[in-house]
Amino acid sequence: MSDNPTPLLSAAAALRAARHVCVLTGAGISAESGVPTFRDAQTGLWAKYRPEDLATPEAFARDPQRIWEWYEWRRELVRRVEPNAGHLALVELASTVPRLTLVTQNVDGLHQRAGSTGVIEYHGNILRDRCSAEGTIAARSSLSITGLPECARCGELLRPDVVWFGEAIPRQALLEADAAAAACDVFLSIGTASVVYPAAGLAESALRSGAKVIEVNTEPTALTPLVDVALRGPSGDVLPQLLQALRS
Ligand code: BV8
Repeated sequence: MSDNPTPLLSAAAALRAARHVCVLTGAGISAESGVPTFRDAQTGLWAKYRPEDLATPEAFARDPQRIWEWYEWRRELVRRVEPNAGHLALVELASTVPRLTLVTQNVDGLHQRAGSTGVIEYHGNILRDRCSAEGTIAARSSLSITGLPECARCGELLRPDVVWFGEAIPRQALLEADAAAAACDVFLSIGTASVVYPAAGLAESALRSGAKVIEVNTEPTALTPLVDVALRGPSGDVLPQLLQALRS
């Protein structure tokens, strides 16, 4: 029996010794629920668009009708799917380690539906409406001049409560995630390509503070050369196995 433990056992040992675990998830953790990742080519009528070109304030200003159709399409999809074993494993991990902070780049709300609490929605939530003028969560007016969702308070266009490219991360989320990444002793990066900033900077901040960084992904990513342990495989398989190893 070689004395160097498998990556799974090293990850379990790090989690067993952890006081504070910070988790960052990306589109990959929802892939097994049927939510296409940003990398996956868009399907159907959206195939010819790059998500980065649709998820911008400029695109919304140019053609709010089209952007609303894209978000309604994604909302329908998110409402139809269920959290998967990866989401559920993180709920259990939170009750297994002394402290866990869950930061997600996903706007699908599947962590909350799985039972995770205190989720930091770093890029917002697709199922909420925000007034494009007042910037606050708003109800829809029953009447609509433009035929698009309008704010019941000021009549301006509503938009999904998500962070578009070129827009700032919500202040509370930014501060809480930065603090957790800098304070944690284990950082778990799950299902993210680690290319979109400032989210991708959180693992680097954890590394700078001496935390052990564990990556769960089906592929190598921009972060892989920097991590302590790389667990290769679908998060819906790897995370339950990690919990199993943690318990044994
Ligand atoms: C800002 C919400 C300034 C909307 C999203 C520094 C360097 C370079 C560029 C920048 C930089 N700083 C800022 C930028 C610009 C930009 C950026 O990072 N661009 C990238 C493309 C280079 N960042 C911004 O614009 C940010 N804002 O900087 O504002 C500012 C500051 C102050 C004041 C004013 C302005 C805002 C970024 C947020 C944009 N919004 N989403 C919506 O959803 O509609 S980003 C969106 O894309 C997601 O939220 C997510 O963050 C990202 C997709 O990335 P991933 O989640 O990693 O998913 P991806 O599909 O790429 O990869 C999936 C991964 O999963 C893969 O690795 C795959 O192998 C793996 N996988 C697949 N299946 C599985 C799996 N893993 C495990 N199991 C599986 N089953």
